[in-house]
Amino acid sequence: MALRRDTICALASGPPPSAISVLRVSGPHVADIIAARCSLQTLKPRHATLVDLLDEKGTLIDSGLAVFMPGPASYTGEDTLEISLHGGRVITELALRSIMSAGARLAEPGEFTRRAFEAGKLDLTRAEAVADLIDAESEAQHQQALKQMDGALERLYAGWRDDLTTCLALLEASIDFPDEEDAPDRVDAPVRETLLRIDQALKDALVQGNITERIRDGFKIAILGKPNAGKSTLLNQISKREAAIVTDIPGTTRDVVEVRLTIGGYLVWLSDTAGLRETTDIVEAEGVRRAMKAADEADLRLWVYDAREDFDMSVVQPGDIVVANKSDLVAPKDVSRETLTIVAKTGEGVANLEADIISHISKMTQNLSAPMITRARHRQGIERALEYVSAARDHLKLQSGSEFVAEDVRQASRELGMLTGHIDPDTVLGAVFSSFCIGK
Ligand SMILES: Nc1nc2c(ncn2[C@@H]2O[C@H](COP(=O)(O)OP(=O)(O)O)[C@@H](O)[C@H]2O)c(=O)[nH]1
Ligand SMILES: [Mg+2]
Repeated sequence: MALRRDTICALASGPPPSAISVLRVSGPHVADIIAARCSLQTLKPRHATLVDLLDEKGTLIDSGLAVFMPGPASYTGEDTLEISLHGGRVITELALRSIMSAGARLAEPGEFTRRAFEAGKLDLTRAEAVADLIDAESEAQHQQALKQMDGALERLYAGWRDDLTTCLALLEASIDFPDEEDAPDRVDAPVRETLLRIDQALKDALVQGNITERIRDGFKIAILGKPNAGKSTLLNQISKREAAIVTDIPGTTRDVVEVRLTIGGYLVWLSDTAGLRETTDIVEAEGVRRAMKAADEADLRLWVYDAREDFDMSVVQPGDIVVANKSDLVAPKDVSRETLTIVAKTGEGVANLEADIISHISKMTQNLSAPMITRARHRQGIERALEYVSAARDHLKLQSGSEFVAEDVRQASRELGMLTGHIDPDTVLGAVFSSFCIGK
């Protein structure tokens, strides 16, 4: 791993003006920067000390609380300084300039965490959890990121890799001592068993990962139904804004309108679609095609119909929600008792519908056994590992030779190693850390 000799600095708190700005500095020159720019020559490690921060001419910029954390017992593993100043635009700007002129450069996005990773403070899955914790918009995302931060995912992957390494050791022994008569029994049986177990575990992780990726990226909910049923009105009502155009002209909504919001602690993408009907209008027909696609991709489908009309239940799949809208236009005695009834226009009954949506999502998430995969990067890595594990099992079945089995096992282990960063082509690291914010 490349040795980094430069010192980085960044504003770690939100953009000024704010009550306080936290500046962070990490690297070998931190002690020199303190001596050059603070009113005290040295700071007692891990103690909050009130200091004056000066510019290069010795002029006061601001006073603030400074904490010096010598490496390796710091977040990055390097000497680190965190200083809290008043969160003014000018103060922040002058302070950064002063620190940079004393021997630091501005950090790139995620560079502090990347250094922590390179110092072995956390693996890639925990580093990703740091980003997820910061980006979390819903409580479910927050909970999931906390588990991952605690190393749940790292331990899962490490366990699989350990098992693969055990297989590899057995296989290699049989390659080195091919003449031992009982080698096939001694080697093949335990390898076959272990590979079968890993194969199942990877598959389970992929199935559950669909849900955890949804928790992280948002559940997709599609509003479907005939033109004029009130789908756009319902979208606006739930999202509490005029996201979709509402008129009494059937066929108004042509494209899929998506809004992002949180319902009951879950992040969801609610999409309003063109009404489903036969049409000769090319634009509307394309809208209907997109509506069908949204329906296909949705985790949850909301069918809306006009309570004055009949609803064709044949389109409904298990797990879908059906709502009768415009119940204000129906005599109370004719209002269905079985289906959920709402008045999208006024919001009546919409709270019940939201409760129903939450309970549907909760059902999807309730059987999750932590830890879970949360990112496409992990799903793809596990899919590739699974392919190698299957190939290894095929070789074993066909008795193609331990060399072939071993090579696939090695590749599977490599794929898992890239997920934790134990095997880390630079491209993987670059892709992971570039999505971070500056100062983290
Ligand atoms: N009376 C009544 N009218 C509604 C209700 N919801 C929607 N509408 C009206 O029905 C028409 C079609 O609504 P819209 O949301 O555009 O339907 P969409 O084609 O399914 O998106 C509009 O004139 C709405 O104002 C409702 O609950 N009650
Ligand atoms: Mg509409």
